[in-house]
Formats: sequence, structure tokens, C-alpha cells
Amino acid sequence: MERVLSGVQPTGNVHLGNYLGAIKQFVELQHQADCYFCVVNLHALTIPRDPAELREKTLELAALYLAVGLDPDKVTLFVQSQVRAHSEAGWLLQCVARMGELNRMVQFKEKSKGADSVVTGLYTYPVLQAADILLYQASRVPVGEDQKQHLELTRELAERFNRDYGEVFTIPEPMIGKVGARIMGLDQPEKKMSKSAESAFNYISLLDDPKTIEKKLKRAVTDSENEIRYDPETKPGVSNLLVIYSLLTDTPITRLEEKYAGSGYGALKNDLIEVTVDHLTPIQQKYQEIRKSAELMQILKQGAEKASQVAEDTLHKMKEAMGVI
Ligand code: AQP
Repeated sequence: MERVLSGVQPTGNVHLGNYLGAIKQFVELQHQADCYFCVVNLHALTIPRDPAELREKTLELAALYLAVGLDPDKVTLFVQSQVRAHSEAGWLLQCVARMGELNRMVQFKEKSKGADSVVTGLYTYPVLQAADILLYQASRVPVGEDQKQHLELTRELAERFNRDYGEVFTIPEPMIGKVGARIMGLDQPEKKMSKSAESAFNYISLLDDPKTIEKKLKRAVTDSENEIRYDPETKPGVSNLLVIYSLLTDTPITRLEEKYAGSGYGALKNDLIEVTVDHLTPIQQKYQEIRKSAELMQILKQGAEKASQVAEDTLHKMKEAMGVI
């Protein structure tokens, strides 16, 4: 059975972009592949954070994974820091990666822009991400489009390692959805929806209550025409709303264009508010139940044990190949 791995950082509020671009695919994949999904909390350290908040967000994200429908009997769900092999393999791969490669990473350039000082982890984090994937010999990695460059680096490092030290790694393929790979910010539809956006009006968090969802969608930027048409170039705001609507209801965008022909943006927004609240309410109810139960810690412990077995096996092969005893 094919192996799949992906992770999400426990930073900020998990939003519809993370969900529609990545996590929703995880739920579908659990029936078809041997899936490993993790909370990549070590990546979250690349920007200084409050420790108590990081702890809380780590559990929140793990509970959200379960609340959206990941079944711990089908998938291996774990927290990255609880599998030590990630840090060790990350170092070994830092000794394979080149500075020139990391200098080209667009996400590093964006996240370090304007900052007075930047931790070295932000620079080397794509290498740790490569370790996360390669340790599990994953052949497919479901991610949003923003991660494409990091996946290319992962493939490059795996190929170089296999060439220089001997065949150890499976070369992974990114799995990027055709629609929804890039959900845009509600307040700035020319940029991707982001947890670290300055304004909360940028995103809809999976845990936003109905009133907040209504306020945010009502304020979503559209354009001065009044035509509901999918055209991301000239109508990025309306197109983004159509994509979100389409993915939440499994309705083709063309059907939505037909449905709303002649209607105003208000009608589209009102229906999307209803669709979003209906989709998120059961997730939020399940989330509250999971957070109250003691089951979560047990699931994460078992997940880390299972993940460690696979990861340690690959780490051992890496060390053998590199002559590290
Ligand atoms: N806007 C988006 N549209 C589609 N997919 C997205 N992803 C992120 N934003 C969008 C995908 O979600 C997964 C988890 O992302 P992450 O938490 O690891 O990091 P990120 O890509 O840096 O996410 P954010 O929300 O933008 O966080 P911040 O602001 O903290 O950097 C990934 O598969 C990602 O592609």
C-alpha cells in the first residue's frame, strides 16, 4: 500500500485554506493509503512563540485532525517532537543540502523580510521538512501549492543522498489539488489565506463561531461589478468565494455560476455563510468532545510509538550509509 505523509504547523488558527488545501485531502486519503499525519511543532519554533500557547495549539490541532474525520485506527497521527528521529535526520540532511538551495526558498525570503533578526531554524526548516517526509519513505505528500518549492527541495535532497550514499529514500511526489490548492485571503484576495495574517478578517478559522463567520464573509473583498463569474485574474475575490463554496459542497464551479447568474454578491455571500456554518458546526462539536476526553493523549502516544518504528528504521539506514556509528 502506498505511503502518504503530511503535516500542519500548530501556529495561529487553522483556517479554511489549510483545510481545503490540505487537511480535507487527508480525510479522503485515509481510505486509500497508509497515512502518517503529524503536527509539526518543531517547525513552529522557527518564529519565536509563547511556550504555553505552542503547547495549547499543538493539542488543538491534533484534536482538529480527529474532529474533521481522521480515524486513528486508520491513520498514524503524531506530534513531530515526540519522534526524535526527525531532529537527527534533519541534521544529517543539513549536511547534504547546499546553502545556495536554501537561499532560493521563497517562503524564507517572505517570512524573513523586514525582520530585525531571524533564527537559523527559519532558514534550515525546509531541510527538517524533507526529513519529516523521507523518514517515512512517503511516496505522496498532500500539500497546498505554497509548499511546492519545499517538496522539490525534498526530492532533490533524496536523489542526491541516494546517489552519494546509496539507495535509502523513496522519492516523494507532491499531491496538489487542482482547485483549492491556494485559497486566498478574504481581505486581500491576491495573497494566500494565512494563519499569520495581520487581520483576522483574512481567514475563517475552523473554530470561528457562526457570528464571526458571518461578519468575515460579509466583509470579504469582492469587486465593483456585480457579476458572479469565476475569473481569478480579474475577479480574485469572487472567484475565491466560489472556490470555497465549491469545495465545501462538492459542487462544480460552473454549476454555481449558473445558479447565481443574475444574482448579486449579497446572495452569494449569504448562502456561503450558511454553507460554511453548516460544514463547520459538526466539526466544532466533535472538537469540543475530543478536547474534554482523555483519549487524545493516548492516541498521540500510540501514534508516536508507531511513527518512531518506521522513522528509526530509516534513520538507521541513513546513518549506516553515511558512516555515522
Ligand atoms: N491559503 C492556502 N490555500 C491552500 N492551502 C494552504 N496551506 C496553507 N495555506 C493555504 C496548506 O496548509 C498546509 C499546512 O500549512 P502550514 O501550517 O504547514 O504552513 P503554511 O503553509 O505556512 O500555512 P499558513 O496558514 O500560511 O501559516 P503561516 O501564516 O504560519 O505561515 C500546507 O499543506 C499548506 O500548503
